[in-house]
Amino acid sequence: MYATPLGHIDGFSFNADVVRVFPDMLKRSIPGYQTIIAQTGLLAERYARAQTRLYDLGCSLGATAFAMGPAARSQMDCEIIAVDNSPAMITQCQTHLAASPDRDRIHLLESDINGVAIERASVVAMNFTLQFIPPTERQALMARIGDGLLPGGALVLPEKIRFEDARQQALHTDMYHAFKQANGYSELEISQKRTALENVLIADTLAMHRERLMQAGFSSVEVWFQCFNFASMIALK
Ligand code: GEK
Repeated sequence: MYATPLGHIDGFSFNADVVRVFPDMLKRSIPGYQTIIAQTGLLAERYARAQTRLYDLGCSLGATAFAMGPAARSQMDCEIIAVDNSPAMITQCQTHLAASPDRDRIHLLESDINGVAIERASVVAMNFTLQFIPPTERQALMARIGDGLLPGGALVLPEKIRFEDARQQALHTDMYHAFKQANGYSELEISQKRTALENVLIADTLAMHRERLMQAGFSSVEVWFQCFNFASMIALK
């Protein structure tokens, strides 16, 4: 999408062009993406409970919801609610869902996350999506997730992060670009995508995430996987 010079670079949006390249893009753009999705499934197996819900907030094509399928299957009356506000993502996800053994357990909603009630949750996974929510809305959303999780529940929260220390920020940004180049993206593609994401993907520091989650009623927050400027957190109610 960004391989040839663009006169004007539009802000990044989750449209049909993005959907077409999405699985390939995430694999080549998020260090450890496949590992993170698979481990989210294992974490869900540990925390899923009977007669509860597992949420995938910002589900895109459903990778996380599908990874949580075995967790839902292992419990009586356990359902997965997968939410995304991009019509192009939901349409493509619907096609994958129709072929999934978990099609009766996964309920796909085309909606803004802010418009979805979070109730009776044992697991909430929000993989690489909080970074797209306006910063002023993040505290209230985390509080709503905290309230919707049952005691003993868990929030899985992988995010792109930034660093307070300028040298660390420069180091991890450079290493991230090296990772993308090693995966076949050109300098032009990297720089044009970076421009498209400016003011669309707004990363927080780990300290900001921790403070927000503790304020939202979680009792413990740890990082369970990190590679360069991508950190996967788990917050326990
Ligand atoms: C994965 N979790 O494969 N409400 C609902 N959806 C939203 C909102 C919102 N307010 N804002 C953004 N989205 C997935 C990857 S991608 C991450 C998640 C990335 C959706 C948006 O439409 C997109 O599908 C998803 O959040 C973010 O693990 O592309 O870097």
